[in-house]
Amino acid sequence: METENNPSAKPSQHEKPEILLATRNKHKTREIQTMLGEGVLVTDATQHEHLPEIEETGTTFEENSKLKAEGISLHVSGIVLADDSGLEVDALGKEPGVYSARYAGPGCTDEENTALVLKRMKGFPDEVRTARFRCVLAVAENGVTLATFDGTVEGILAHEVRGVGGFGYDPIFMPIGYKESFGELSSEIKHSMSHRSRALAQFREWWASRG
Ligand code: ITT
Repeated sequence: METENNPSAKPSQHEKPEILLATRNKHKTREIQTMLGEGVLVTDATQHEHLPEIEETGTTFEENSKLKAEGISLHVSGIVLADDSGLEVDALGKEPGVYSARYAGPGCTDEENTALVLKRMKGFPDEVRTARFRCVLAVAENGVTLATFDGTVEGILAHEVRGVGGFGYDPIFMPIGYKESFGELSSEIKHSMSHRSRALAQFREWWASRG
């Protein structure tokens, strides 16, 4: 098995600690880098060419997150962090759920996924447009999961695409307490309450406790 010098190792005195994310989604990498701050270097699978594509065969965010973290951690030394996330719409039986990235079919765009959710929810009044973003982070080393962290943000679906900020379903999701979507709100506001930031806060505590 090919391994590589550690992405998520303890740094030498003057180096930043590094976290390797088991993702090829640059939006996730950017958000996690912003939330962890400049003191940590966040890299992802796009920067480590030998890393395999991990098939997401699980039926829950937790299963898929563990699959990605464990699968990638077999090819590097040190810990690996994976993020499995998505949108659950109550009126659609919690779809798109784990299929959020591929809801409109393999290789589809964020715009196609968003359009399909809006089409399926057409005519539904606000009272039944409840939805949430969920994120499960898994941290693994040598093929074994060490911990998982779960974050959720509740909201309702907009009736049309609103704003151009964020990524994925952000332009159609309005978090509780706001009339604007994550596509209209600043990234600071999104990060103050998002599913990913809530899961990441737990990971940070865990990471700090390891010393
Ligand atoms: P990796 O598996 O390589 O990490 P992916 O994009 O395929 O990338 P997921 O299987 O976890 O990752 O699918 C996540 C999808 O859920 C993502 O593509 C978006 O469509 C949606 N999503 C997750 N977090 C989101 C957020 O903060 N804002 C908007 N949409 C989000």
